Amino acid sequence: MTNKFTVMSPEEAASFIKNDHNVGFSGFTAAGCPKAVPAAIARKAEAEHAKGNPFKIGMFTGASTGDSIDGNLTRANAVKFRTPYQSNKELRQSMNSGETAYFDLHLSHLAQMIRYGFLGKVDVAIIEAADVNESGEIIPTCGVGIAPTICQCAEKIIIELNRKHPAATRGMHDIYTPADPPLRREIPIYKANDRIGTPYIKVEPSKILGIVETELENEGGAFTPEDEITMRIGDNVAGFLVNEMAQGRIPKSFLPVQSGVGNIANAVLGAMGGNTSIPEFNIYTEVIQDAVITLMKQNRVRFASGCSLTVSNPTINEIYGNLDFFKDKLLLRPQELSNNPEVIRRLGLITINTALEADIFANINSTHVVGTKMMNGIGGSGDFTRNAYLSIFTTPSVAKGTQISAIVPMVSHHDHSEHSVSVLITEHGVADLRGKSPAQRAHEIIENCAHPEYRQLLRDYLKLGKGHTPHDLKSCFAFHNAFNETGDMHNAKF
Ligand code: 0RQ
Repeated sequence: MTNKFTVMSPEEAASFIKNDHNVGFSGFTAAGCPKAVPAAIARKAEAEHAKGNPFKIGMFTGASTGDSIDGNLTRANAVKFRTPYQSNKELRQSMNSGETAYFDLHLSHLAQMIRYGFLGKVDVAIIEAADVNESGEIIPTCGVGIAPTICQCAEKIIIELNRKHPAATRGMHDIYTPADPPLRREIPIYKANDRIGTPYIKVEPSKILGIVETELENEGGAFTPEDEITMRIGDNVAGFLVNEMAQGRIPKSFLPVQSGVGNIANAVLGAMGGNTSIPEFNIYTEVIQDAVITLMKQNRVRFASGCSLTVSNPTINEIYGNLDFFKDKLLLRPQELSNNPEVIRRLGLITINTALEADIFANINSTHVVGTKMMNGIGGSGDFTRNAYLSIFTTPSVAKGTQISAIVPMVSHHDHSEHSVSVLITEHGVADLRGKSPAQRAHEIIENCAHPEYRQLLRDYLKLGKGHTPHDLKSCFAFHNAFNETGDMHNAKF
């Protein structure tokens, strides 16, 4: 129902966005992001720049977005600042060249930081919706992100009503905003499928400037098919978890699983689903990927709670075409619930995230290539890792052929400390780090996880070290220095 609200063109909507505004966008990954209005804002920025006028906006998003937001606005040189996680190539280049100011945050923190006033005001929220009614009830599409908070904090709201997303998805969302301290209470989620909020975001209707009607496809990319490396990593994770059950360290009924973003995460879930020694399980995660939907159809995943349905277009169409089957098996929540430390610790999540590099003591770099260049951001990996029942990191043992070892003496940027990481898994094997000293951890990681071509170099490094954590500060970055100087970590010299 839209008749109370002004229907406007993307250009008319973009005319409300002024230079220096802070704009909040709905969605999480490309799922749930508006598309038509951000493209129009980018065109407006280009037109203003052509007239010699300044035009840049601050951008709050749930996480990464589609090309319509990050790509268009970066190409139009219209970004004053950007937070949090991103994965757009052009934006990444702009951030790494110093052109765009970017600050990275744990995803569970963002909404409350906006409400606390730490990050400046939100002038306008732009929300992709499957439906909106005259009482101001907005049904988000397939990614929630920070939409409830930006709707609450923004002075004005623009709705992008996307007819590709059926209004019948009402009921698939669980919208709840915790009270801010000192009034906050426990978040009453005791099982992955507990519903605690409303099926809609409720706003004051007078805040809605208008509605832009669209029928635009999701901007999701398809996954690369599993390769031998990702399949071996997946099998190692599944085998490790089966053994944990056999040892009585994971309950027979299993525990909810969080699995990170990307191809490795998809392959890990596929391997877990294919291993029938693991019972049917629940997902409590951030991003629900294609593999989850496949496993649901095979009765291997019972229920999935997440912040976004980041699936390929054929998969989203399949879900929308079969809502009777999927609707009571999926719940989309704001990221401050999907990634909430209290809930993660209470539910006892098995968390599986991907590292860019790990050091021999299991400190993890998830974000910076060779210490300086931002890849994507920390995303939810810290929210989940720090609070897990069992925190697992996976990574291929090498990158760029074998010129980069993902296992290094000391991480070149530090996102997750050794204290939060229980298990490291590569295609070569499993390092179980629980209850082990730094020297014992180094032994496990070098012998079980490092690529065979790098094991002797890592053993040689370890012999130089002294103290409880046997580092040699003069040569701890020898791998990275060798890569910067020769393009190959094999040339590391101590
Ligand atoms: O480069 O793109 O040029 O080919 O990094 O590496 O192996 O394809 O892995 O796509 O799974 O991404 C950590 C970035 C891994 C991701 C990261 C190069 C490699 C390749 C990508 P190319 P892969 P993935 C939240 C979960 C942080 C956020 C998070 C991420 C590219 O998982 O952003 O965990 N994580 N969120 O060649 C230099 C190294 C490298 C390297 C790989 N050591 N040095 N380059 N690459 N290792 C929780 C949820 O619930 C979702």
